[in-house]
Amino acid sequence: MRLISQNTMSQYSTNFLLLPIPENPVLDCVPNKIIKLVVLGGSNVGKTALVVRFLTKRFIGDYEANTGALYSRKFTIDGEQISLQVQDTPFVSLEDDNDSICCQEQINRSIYWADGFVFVYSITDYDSYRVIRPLYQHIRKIHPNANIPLLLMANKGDLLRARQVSSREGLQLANELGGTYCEVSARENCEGVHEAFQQLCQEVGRMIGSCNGEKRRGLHLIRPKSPNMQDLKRRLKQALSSKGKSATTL
Ligand SMILES: Nc1nc2c(ncn2[C@@H]2O[C@H](COP(=O)(O)OP(=O)(O)O)[C@@H](O)[C@H]2O)c(=O)[nH]1
Ligand SMILES: [Mg+2]
Repeated sequence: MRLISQNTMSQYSTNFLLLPIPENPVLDCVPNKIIKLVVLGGSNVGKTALVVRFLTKRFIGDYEANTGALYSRKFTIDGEQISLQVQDTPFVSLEDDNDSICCQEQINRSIYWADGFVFVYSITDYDSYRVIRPLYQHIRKIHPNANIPLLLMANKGDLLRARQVSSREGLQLANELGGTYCEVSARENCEGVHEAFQQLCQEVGRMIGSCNGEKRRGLHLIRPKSPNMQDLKRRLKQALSSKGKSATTL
């Protein structure tokens, strides 16, 4: 057995429990299919809003900044029930050279762990778009040979008057990276968000289809008993009941 060491006890690490990695991967299979997605991008682009929209169908407005929460829930794709894990992340930003990105170690661990990648930028923030290419290069360094199912989400599609990034630029970038492009609004477009995530899940599901379980790359993490989903539901209830009275934070 190999053990992966855990250096810091951050909020992230409380959500991620590390398990020994068995040396024989065949014995490492578990019966149900697990799909692991990580959501990445610059600050304030709507990563958390999109994850919450996808998982709960709700948009609250204000979200706790820079969380690295892991959400886990059952999900059905192509008639098959799977266990879906979605890792929200704090932001990544450009280094001074503008060609590489600066991100916390916990994000690297999420990148290493994930099967599918959701890149988010805001159409109202050109700098958030500029982060995406170096982010992809960064992921390529971590997964040099892997197939990388990728969804590029151009968020805040409702703020057309503040647009700084055109749809053409978004589509072009997605093509260049070999990913799927969609322009969405976490605020106003629940269906579009859901559809985009679902398509990525299908793609990842097909990719891992031949493997009957968790014998893939990455850290082996205990699937949380949806603590974050329960927490999310509780906070959603609170937020909805206090909406209008004061600013809410999810
Ligand atoms: N108008 C608009 N605002 C959004 C949208 N998505 C997120 N926001 C807002 O943008 C801010 C940042 O969202 P958040 O999810 O915290 O961004 P994160 O830092 O990338 O996780 C919040 O005030 C959200 O209410 C959207 O689609 N449209
Ligand atoms: Mg966030």
